[in-house]
Amino acid sequence: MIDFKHSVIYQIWPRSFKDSNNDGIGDIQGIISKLDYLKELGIDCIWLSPIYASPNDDYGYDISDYYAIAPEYGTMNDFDQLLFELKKRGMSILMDLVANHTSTKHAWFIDAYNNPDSEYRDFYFFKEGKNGNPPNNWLSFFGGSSWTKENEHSYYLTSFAPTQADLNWKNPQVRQEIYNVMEFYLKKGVDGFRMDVINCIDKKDGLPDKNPEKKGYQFPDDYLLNGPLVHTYLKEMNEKVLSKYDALGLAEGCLVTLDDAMKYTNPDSKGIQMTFHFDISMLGYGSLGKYDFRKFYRFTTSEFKEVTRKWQNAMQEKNGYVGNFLSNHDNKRHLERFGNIELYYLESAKALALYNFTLYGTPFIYQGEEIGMTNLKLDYSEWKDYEAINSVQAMHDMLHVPLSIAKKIGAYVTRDNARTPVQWSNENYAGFSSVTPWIKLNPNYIHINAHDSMIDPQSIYHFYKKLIVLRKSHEALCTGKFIELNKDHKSILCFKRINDEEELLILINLTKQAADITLDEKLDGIELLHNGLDKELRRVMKLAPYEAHIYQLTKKEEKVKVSLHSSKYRV
Ligand code: TEU
Ligand code: CA
Repeated sequence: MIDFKHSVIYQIWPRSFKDSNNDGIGDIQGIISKLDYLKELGIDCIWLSPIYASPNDDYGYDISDYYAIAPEYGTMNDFDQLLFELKKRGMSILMDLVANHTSTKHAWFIDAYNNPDSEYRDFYFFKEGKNGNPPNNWLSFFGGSSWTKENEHSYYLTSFAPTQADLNWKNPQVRQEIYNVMEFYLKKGVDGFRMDVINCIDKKDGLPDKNPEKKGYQFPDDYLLNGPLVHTYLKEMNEKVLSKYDALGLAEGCLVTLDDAMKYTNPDSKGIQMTFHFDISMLGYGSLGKYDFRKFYRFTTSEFKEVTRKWQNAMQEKNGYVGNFLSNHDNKRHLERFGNIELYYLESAKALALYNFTLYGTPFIYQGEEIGMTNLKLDYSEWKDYEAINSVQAMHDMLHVPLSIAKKIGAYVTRDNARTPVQWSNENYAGFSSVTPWIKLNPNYIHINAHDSMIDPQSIYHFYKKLIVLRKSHEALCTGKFIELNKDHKSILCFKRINDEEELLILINLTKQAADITLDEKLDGIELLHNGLDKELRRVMKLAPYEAHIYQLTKKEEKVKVSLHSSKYRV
């Protein structure tokens, strides 16, 4: 199994990574051409978002053939070559496993749809409607009903887009088919899977209405998410597939609860090794996600600290494990959300990177994050993201939000923000392609691009590189215990990472205001990395906006021995 606790994983969203044949769409050969760049950055492992055959209603998360590579990305030979080139560089790869649903263009669904006696009927959830309405009141993640009409009376369950039909995991044949897909790629030499919305695979028996006393569509919550059988299935998947290949299982769970995430990943559960959680990316969103604007996208630094604390402590107390990320292909880029692009672009980008690389848990980088790429507001006519388009309509239809306002919200949160082409250079089309890319390019590529970042020693890119080196040379950053100091400080996050050999102290001002701090403990140490000026560690410190430091503490032998032996949790 890959050494995931010591790895840095880089997410590639292939359509926008690098175009090699100049059709304006990123592809596998494009990825191969950038492996040296990733290696140089310090990446051990890539997570590749879906490259399988797909009608692209949800850009690859709607798979029509698990065994074929989408022609716009290349061929199976290209994929084999990618594996070869990765291994040659000592790098590994996690594939995206989209197994909660298939595209309605998948052969199983087509057969089920066309043939009432098809054995594939039971691969999906086909159900009679109720009095001219869908079979239940579940709200889809992308807005509107979770059901799509098959004919006048009958529907099928589509928890995301209407062309993503949910698979029925209670059918053992479905599970076997998915395990076969996994084996196919594991035999080729992939190292594991990032499992898309895997906590949705156990739907409540009978698919009953959620909160039937309420009007309108209801978010199905525990009727769809984190059902008890998810654990059973993950264990079975481990027994039948993952363990045989010593492969890594990484769950992506919509709104995964802390308890479930810890159970999924606790080694005793014999399921998977790592999960993502959504709590940092959900900050400022209402409980239903990014189109739930009840919080107006505002959150406090205390909330940010609270979420951090909750997950960090849980991992130690419950022996679970998460991957930490700030950006991905499902959320707008994080600098605008958690940092400050206008006034403290470099400082906040570096402070947030420092945060992500000093926590317990494997750090993930989303393509372009390492060069400080930013969001781009697209005109409505340029939107590509189905979630955005449908959610705007749903806000209008269901909540009576005027379309003009709904579109503003959509432009603000759409996933397109994070899906613009990676900016490689200041040449034509940012060196991504030599023709107009499939989605609008951010014009700021003239000054934000990988080529220039690699030349400038003060760049965000070089800071990421330093963080990766630092993480690899300090075991405490990978596996040390997390102990927070100054919990109630309103702007500064302060914590130690400790193991038997060393103690590190991390200080990050998460705000755009300068802040003073009097440390809970008197500590001595030397600076390992900072994002501004070198500063001596003192009990009372003043940090500039987004100022961040990592210190190596001078150990007080006696004190350390006592605290380690009395420690309840050993990570
Ligand atoms: O996303 C899971 C998920 O929870 C989505 O609801 C996502 O957060 C969305 O943008 C909600 O606001 C995964 C994939 O990462 C995403 O790209 C897919 O669209 C989705 O599953 C369906 O496969
Ligand atoms: Ca291409």
